[in-house]
Amino acid sequence: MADSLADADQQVTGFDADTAQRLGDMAALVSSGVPPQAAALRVRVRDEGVEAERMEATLGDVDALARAAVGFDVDELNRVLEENFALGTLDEVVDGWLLPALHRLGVAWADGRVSVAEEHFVSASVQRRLARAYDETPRPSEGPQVLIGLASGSRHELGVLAFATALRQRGVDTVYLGGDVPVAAWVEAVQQRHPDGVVIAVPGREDVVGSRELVAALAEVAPDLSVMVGGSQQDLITDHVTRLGHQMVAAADRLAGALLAKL
Ligand code: B12
Repeated sequence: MADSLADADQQVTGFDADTAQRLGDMAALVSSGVPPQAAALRVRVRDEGVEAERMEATLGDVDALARAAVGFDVDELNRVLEENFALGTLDEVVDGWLLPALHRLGVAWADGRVSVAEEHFVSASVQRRLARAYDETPRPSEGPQVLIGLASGSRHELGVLAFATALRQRGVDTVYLGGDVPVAAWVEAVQQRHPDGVVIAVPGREDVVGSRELVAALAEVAPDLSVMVGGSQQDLITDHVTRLGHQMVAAADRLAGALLAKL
């Protein structure tokens, strides 16, 4: 019965039930004042968010970041970060709580519970907390060196910053370049430092084109350089790279093990 209703619906509107639902949700957002492009993005991201909800948290309260975002609750956010970062080693906290909690924050933004400014407020604070952990990790004075950062236009830094910290904790000398690094600047950095590897992340679809350009440019100037990718959209970068997978701790273990074994 449900199928035949859906079929009938499709005959009338020309869309299947899912598409009709999405268009309806978009229309509702637009009529509540959200610009059409932003409405389309929100609906797409919300649907991807359903997948993200399945991401498993093994520590802490995975909705705590999204809750602290609402109303810019500075004290609550500080408390949530201090409390959760104290639940285990940095590895355990990043994999078991922080990354799933960031996904939940994204879902809360996509479905309108958290505003753009509230999301920025939380992610800026998370970045400061991760940067503190990175700076507090002693830098090895010798051994393999890895350059870590993002391609031009990419600003989702939290994954690569956490990974840079994890690698440094394993005795790899990491040089962290940050987000939105132009191709020419990457090329210059590689030619100057001659690193043992480069790690970038591709957290969103928007990052794919810039990341591909960067990878191609590096392959041209340094064909023997090992370029590695993480982040949820890493599978879309296929040429001249090694994909590190989605488990950050396991990836850091593998890469550090391989680099240090060459010593
Ligand atoms: C924080 C955040 C921001 C912050 C970033 C601040 C900062 N300093 O990093 C700000 C506010 C700047 C921002 C901006 C935008 N954002 Co934003 N953002 C997020 C959020 C909430 C967390 C991002 C994050 O750190 N992810 C890190 C982890 C959690 O991500 P992951 O890529 O899934 O990676 C997994 C693994 O691959 C692994 N991993 C991650 N990194 C690495 C690295 C390595 C080396 C390895 C081995 C593994 C690994 O860990 C994860 C868990 O398994 C996400 C929500 C989400 N679902 O991730 C949205 C999200 C990424 N943003 C999104 C969007 C659309 C945007 C904007 C375009 C919004 C806009 N209209 O302006 C801009 C784009 C900015 C740009 N030019 O890059 C979408 C992307 C949609 C898509 N599929 O492309 C998301 C998914 C929104 C959502 N669903 O909630 N964002």
